Amino acid sequence: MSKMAARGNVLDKTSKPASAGVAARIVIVSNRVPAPHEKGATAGGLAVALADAATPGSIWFGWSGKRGHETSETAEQTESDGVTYATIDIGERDYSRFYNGFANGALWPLFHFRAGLIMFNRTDYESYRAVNKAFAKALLPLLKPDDLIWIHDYQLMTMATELRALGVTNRIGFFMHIPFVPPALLEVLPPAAQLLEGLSACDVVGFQTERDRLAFLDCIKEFLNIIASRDGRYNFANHSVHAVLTPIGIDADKFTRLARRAEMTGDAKRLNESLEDRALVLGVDRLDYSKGLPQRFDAFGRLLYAYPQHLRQVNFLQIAARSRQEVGSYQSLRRELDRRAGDINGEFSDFDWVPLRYMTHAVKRNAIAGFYRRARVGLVTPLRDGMNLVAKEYVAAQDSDDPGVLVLSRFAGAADELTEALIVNPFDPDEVAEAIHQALTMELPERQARHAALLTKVRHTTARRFCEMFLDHLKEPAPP
Ligand code: GDG
Repeated sequence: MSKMAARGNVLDKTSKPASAGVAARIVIVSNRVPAPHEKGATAGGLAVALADAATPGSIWFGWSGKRGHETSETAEQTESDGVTYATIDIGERDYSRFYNGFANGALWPLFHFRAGLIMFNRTDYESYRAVNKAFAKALLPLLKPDDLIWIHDYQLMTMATELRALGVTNRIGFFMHIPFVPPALLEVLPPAAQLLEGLSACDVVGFQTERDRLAFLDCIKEFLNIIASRDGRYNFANHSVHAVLTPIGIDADKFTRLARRAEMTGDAKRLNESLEDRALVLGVDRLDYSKGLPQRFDAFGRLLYAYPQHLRQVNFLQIAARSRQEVGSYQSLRRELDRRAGDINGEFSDFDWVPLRYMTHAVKRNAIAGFYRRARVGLVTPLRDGMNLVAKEYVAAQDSDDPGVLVLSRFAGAADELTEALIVNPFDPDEVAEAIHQALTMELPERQARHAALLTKVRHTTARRFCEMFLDHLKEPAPP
């Protein structure tokens, strides 16, 4: 690590770091770069939020989504709306080891507090390091001295180490979209210290919640023996690191408009007709074990059992877009959901009414917006979640005159802000069932009051504000 400081900037040894007021170019780095035509079409929170950060003049660098023979170290570039999209292909073996193996088979379960699901092996970790290095090498020739480099998420935790080793002295930021864990959990992972060093090679490290930020600083103390100042600053390898809180959000006004328009479209009308005048309880998630779907299905079953007045009066629609299907734990989750959905429908269906509708293919974004608006209850009950943008989208999509009610897990980052939702512990299906019942029977004035308070918050912490907050920290000149 000390090598990096000694080598200086191979790009321009005379350059100074970008400072506030200078219009530096933003270089966004994320594992997956959506092709320009894909923007907003795919399921996944990161792509949705960063679509707003990719302003004209910026570069968005990362994986093309294509698999080649080997991982390439030269980027292909295309331009759209003033944004340069620079992408590399990942080799078939790295896809299996770096992406499915270490990133999604070890880091994802670890950072979602699921130590029992971690599948660690050294070959996968070596591939993770190699891909992070290939990202750094491919990015290097594209960099200008004043560029602000903004790396995203758990797939790229050691990329800054590699950039520094290549002599890059630009300001580098890292934002963690998923939760951070306390030291007692992080120590399960053999290369824990190297990952923390990777983040500490950055100038700014951002988190979704204060709990995550403090967990990170606890880990820095435990593993690197460094005590940060009260505002989260510490020194590492001759430079200053700042751990900051910058919660992510959505473009709420745009989403409200989308939902209003979507109400009139074919998909929303079809859903509406199929529901007749029944209430809709809606879940929208990637099919992922962090989202608490089996527990949510159980909770819906308990609702029908404990409050039979809702039989035939309600439908639960769960959209669970398939993701990471090559990873074993995702395949077993799918089988588990198939089974539970069958159990519930077998138990409670009538010849002309089926309570639970569950689909595993993605739905168009505007259709989702229309579905949110039709839903009396938005069910967002992850077991752990960095933020959860679905909760914010649901709030933004409501008709303020007759809004639905958000039922939200206390373990979603969004629960820190959205306190007027019905906050539940997703591990307790009875508590979730009670909350769904409360939501279905809530009087209009209470629904309106809760929604107004939530909407004010969702309109305040937008995607744009998230980007501005983070980039303001990143533009801060390094202390002397
Ligand atoms: C990670 C963190 C953090 C879902 N199904 C479909 C679809 N979606 C869209 C939703 C929403 C996005 O995907 C999901 O975002 P989340 O934030 O809920 O969850 P993750 O994908 O796990 O995102 C998370 C986020 O990063 C940002 O920092 O909040 O905690 O885990 O926008 O609407 N979109 C379409 N079809 C679907 O079927 N088009």
